[in-house]
Amino acid sequence: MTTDQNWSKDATVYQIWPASYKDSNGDGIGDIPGAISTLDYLKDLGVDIVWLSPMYKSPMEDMGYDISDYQDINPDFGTLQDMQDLIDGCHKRGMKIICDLVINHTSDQHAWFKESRSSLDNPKRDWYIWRKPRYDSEGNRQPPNNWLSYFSGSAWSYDETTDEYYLRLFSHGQPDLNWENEECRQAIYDSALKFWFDKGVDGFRIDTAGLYSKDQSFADAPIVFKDQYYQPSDKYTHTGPRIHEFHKEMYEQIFSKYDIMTVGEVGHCEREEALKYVSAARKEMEMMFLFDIVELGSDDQDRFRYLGWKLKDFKAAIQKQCDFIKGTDAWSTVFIENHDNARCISRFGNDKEYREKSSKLLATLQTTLTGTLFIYQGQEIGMTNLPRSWPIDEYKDINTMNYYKAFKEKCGNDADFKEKEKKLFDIINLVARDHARSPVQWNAEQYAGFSTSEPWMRVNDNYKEINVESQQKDSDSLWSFYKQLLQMRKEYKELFIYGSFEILDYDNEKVFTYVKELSDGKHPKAYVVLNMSDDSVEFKPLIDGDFKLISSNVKAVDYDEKVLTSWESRVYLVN
Ligand code: TEU
Ligand code: CA
Repeated sequence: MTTDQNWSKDATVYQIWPASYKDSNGDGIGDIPGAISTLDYLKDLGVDIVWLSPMYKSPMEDMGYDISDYQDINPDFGTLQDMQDLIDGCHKRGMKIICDLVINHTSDQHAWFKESRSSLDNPKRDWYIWRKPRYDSEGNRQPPNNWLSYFSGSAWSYDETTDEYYLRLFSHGQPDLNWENEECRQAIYDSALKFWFDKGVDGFRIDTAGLYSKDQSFADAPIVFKDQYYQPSDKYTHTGPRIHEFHKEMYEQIFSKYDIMTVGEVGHCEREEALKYVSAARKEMEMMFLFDIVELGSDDQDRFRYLGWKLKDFKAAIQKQCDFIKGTDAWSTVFIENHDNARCISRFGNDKEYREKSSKLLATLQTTLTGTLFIYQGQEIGMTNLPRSWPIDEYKDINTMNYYKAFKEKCGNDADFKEKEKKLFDIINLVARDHARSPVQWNAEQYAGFSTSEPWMRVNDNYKEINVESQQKDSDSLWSFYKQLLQMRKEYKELFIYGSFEILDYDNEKVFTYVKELSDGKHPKAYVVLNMSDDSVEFKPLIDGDFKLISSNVKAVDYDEKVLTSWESRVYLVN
């Protein structure tokens, strides 16, 4: 990975989450041949790089983020040959492909863990994190400390065979690997990295990239949530003492040998610390995701502790994302949707009477921001959150299911349980990961053209109104608008991909106006104005200059220069 390469910086990356993308063999589950059948579609949209979420062998407890064999493919998704065909299919079309690197933990079905758990003196015992139980004052066995799992409850699971607990920050079936063990790290590099680079993969999205180094004290975490025993472990598990050493080692031993890209899912940390991961001079990873926008309104340790947000908070999150690399040798990303977050149109737009217009506005926002752009499957057609009317058993994600189960265990006998349940369900219907996981809506046929049989997860009810086929042939559709915007982003990449960002109306509660510019003074400025409200407002430019409109989500016939109609977006060049 050379720091001055531009193929990854200029790129538009499209994330495929295989289980819900496209089913080729009628078993109701998306698969790799299904993805291969859409490569021309992606090329036509303007995609440069495909990011394929985990396709490896897995019991699918966390939908593939629990890997049981890094060097084999989940038979539900296809074969190693299918994967080679996908890699070659991308390359044949001048596209690249990156995969998901999930090496903080494996599945409990991984051969390494089966060995490690088999006995206290197994050679691989230390490849995972085992600790003795604690006992409370009544002599009851307890986990080694109070760390909270990201999927509710204790972050430790008890193993009868050896009377010890193993650490698993995520699900019961996702034991954390022990990165302190050198032999374990080498095995990870050999099996999860080299094997795929040698097959032609062009890089990785690095899952939970901030969690590999744990503070070896395993001390109890400070109390953050007073209403529960288990507490977020990030003080002792996020950006731990050796995290940069481990990333440097991985870069030097592996990444530096290939012309590849890496993007880290590092998670929340202070800017100064975050820059250490992505400073070019430090040679760890090339770029990272920042979560301020997608987690807006939620507690960053618990998405379902939701407090809401105002437009100023949204602006601040975007300012933070755009300023992240200002004055540094680092690089960053732009994203507003992925497989872990709800649909942007339901979160930040108006998915009712202004669905199409507000989704075009959000597309305008996305394609004019600084950094490598990531688009998630279905975002390009404005797929929405699941209907509020659906019952909880339509939600299949372990994060949601565990949270709801823990809530019922805790509040099930409360007099006001029904009221509390409705409140939680309103939040689940706003921020659950499931909203990104319903099958992609390809056409208005049964199962939205995703499959010829009932999919593993219910198709959203609105697939007849929202689908690829109807939009691809409509020059005024969101899909066509994205295609135009992606071309515009490339045409003026110095401004949109690389330019600086400045908000002009931070306190305005309806309109979001910003400029993008280059310090060289030789280029025009880009002036972006977004009316993020249901009301029409007067349009008055906030800077002087000669304005030339280059994009609008309003048809010429309805366009009035002086009035910004509800959810209207405009992009001007200003000389
Ligand atoms: O996510 C890590 C992560 O911290 C967030 O997903 C968040 O904690 C989680 O959504 C609970 O709110 C990565 C993957 O993106 C996610 O899909 C996996 O579940 C997780 O790691 C474990 O591999
Ligand atoms: Ca299938």
